[in-house]
Amino acid sequence: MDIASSPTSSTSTDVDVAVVGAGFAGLYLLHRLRGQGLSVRVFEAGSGVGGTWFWNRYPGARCDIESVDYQYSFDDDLIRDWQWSERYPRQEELLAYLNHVADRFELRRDISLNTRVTASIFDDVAQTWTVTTDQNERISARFVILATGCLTAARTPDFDGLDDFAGQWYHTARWPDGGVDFTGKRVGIIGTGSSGIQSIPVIADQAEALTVFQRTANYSVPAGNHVLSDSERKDGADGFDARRRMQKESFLGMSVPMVEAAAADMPSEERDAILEERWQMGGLPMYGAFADVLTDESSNNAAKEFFAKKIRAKVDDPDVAERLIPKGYPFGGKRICVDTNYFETFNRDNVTLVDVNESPIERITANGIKAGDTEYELDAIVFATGFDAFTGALSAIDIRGRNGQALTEKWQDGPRNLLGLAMSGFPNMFLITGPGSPSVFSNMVVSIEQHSDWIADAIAHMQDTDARIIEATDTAEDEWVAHVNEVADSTLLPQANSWYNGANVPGKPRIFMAYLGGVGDYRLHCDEVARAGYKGFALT
Ligand code: FAD
Ligand code: N01
Repeated sequence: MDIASSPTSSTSTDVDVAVVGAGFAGLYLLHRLRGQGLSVRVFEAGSGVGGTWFWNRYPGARCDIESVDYQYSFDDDLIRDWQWSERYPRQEELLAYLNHVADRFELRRDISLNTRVTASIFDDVAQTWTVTTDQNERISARFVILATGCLTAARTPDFDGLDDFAGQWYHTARWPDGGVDFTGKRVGIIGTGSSGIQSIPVIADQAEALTVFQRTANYSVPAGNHVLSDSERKDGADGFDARRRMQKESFLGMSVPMVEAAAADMPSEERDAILEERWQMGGLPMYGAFADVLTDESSNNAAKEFFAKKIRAKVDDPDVAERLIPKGYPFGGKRICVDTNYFETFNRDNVTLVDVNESPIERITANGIKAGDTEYELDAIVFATGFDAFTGALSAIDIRGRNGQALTEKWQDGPRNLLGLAMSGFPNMFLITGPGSPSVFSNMVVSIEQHSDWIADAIAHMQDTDARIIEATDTAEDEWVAHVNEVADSTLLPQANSWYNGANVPGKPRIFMAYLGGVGDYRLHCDEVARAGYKGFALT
């Protein structure tokens, strides 16, 4: 039933639900909410659907959760029909998958592309939201769901002289459609997070010379990527339900179990054997090496030493190896990376590593980058410098709740909400994988489906009970924020300077934004809230 004009609604609206963003989250929300009879309109700033996988087209871009696990679970036929080609899908394949989903479930008719939402204002009298776009459109909606993504607001640091640069420059998250040919070019890349670590080996393969400007070395595990055989694909589809069940109950939304023993109680040979086993598995299972790897310093140090040994073994020049070894922050404090030939790339003759702690980037010049005493002459610069994570896309929208309160004002000391899902003072507005939920500290497709289902169920409950407004209470919000902080502080993670805690954006409040209680426990918590009649939310 379309509730925008239903008898229970005192004011009619243009749509029941306005969704901002057409990535994994926006697409699923549209399908799911339509399925319960709601009218939905999705607004997407990009010229196509796909979100992350639409924007991040840099060389080497791919997912680091296995393809079988990084897909929707809501339709059995989709799981059977879509054939993943590699263990870790490339950006192109993920974008093709999301376009296929948009076509298969006839989603496009309710999606407005090239349309950026600029404001969302709550009307206290009508109790509806007015959503305004950069296409001069204004619609009213009962509910607004912000599926704007945690890693959407790309950041190019404010280097002096960028406008003077005579060559071309690119940000990994705004890569041109059709790619860039670096053949014969001298390329500089700033940033060695996941985007840098994925693109450096591929750019090095093509460019005449590549200079890597590193500020902080990162923990990176080889992916162990490969083309999937027919039998692997079949096993993936046959075993999908069991894997997804396990992901839903797990810490990280993955189907590789954590080692339950604490490294603090283990002899060093046993620790090393486990770390080696995880290294051989490839990728993110390294997070689960020990029960206490993110909480106990000696256990964390064991992982750090293991990485140092691996890097020394891979990199020929001992000085370069030392610079590539992460130091000064705990393993896991920054999102660990997953690579193909990253460290080995520094053995190539055409690759140079510049440690910007020793030689700070002074400015960008017409010819390249001046760092320390040296001007590095470049034809192109790649910024792999990341995002204003979690809050960047939200603070770019003028969001105002009850009494005209701006979300940016409510969040001036850091994000506050209940369960990462909703804010007091902002009725009928929801976040997907917002701060205060496991979000980026999980397989995000699992988290996106969980949030979308929880919200859809909450709206269905309102339909059943003739409730018009759902709103987090102040008390419940305060308790949740305190809990999120307490859990984060019981780990080593807040010690690092990371986008997890806003440290990468000058002036941003330093709060660890992801909820570290784990996907499984978090889900139980959300389910319990719903079962208890949406405890902590006021329904009127
Ligand atoms: P997004 O995919 O970010 O989509 C949000 C959309 O909202 C964007 O298209 C954006 O244009 C739109 N939008 C934002 N603001 C507005 C506005 N005001 N008006 C209109 N539209 C707006 N996660 C994993 O779990 N595993 C991985 O391996 C992994 N790899 C990643 C690799 C990269 C390069 C990046 C950047 C992220 C990766 N992530 C990964 C995280 C990834 O963002 C999520 O997995 C997932 O794709 C997020 O989907 P989403 O729909 O929530 O957000
Ligand atoms: O961004 P980042 P990203 N001078 O913030 C450096 C997901 N993702 O795009 O660490 C010099 O991690 C900065 O240095 P420092 C994943 O969740 C996943 O790479 O701040 N350097 C850092 O090295 C990931 O975590 C995949 O000292 C500067 C880099 O730029 C998230 O997206 C692939 C600088 C930024 O790293 C973000 O990753 C890609 C300056 N002024 C992304 N400013 C997968 O593989 C910044 N840096 C799944």
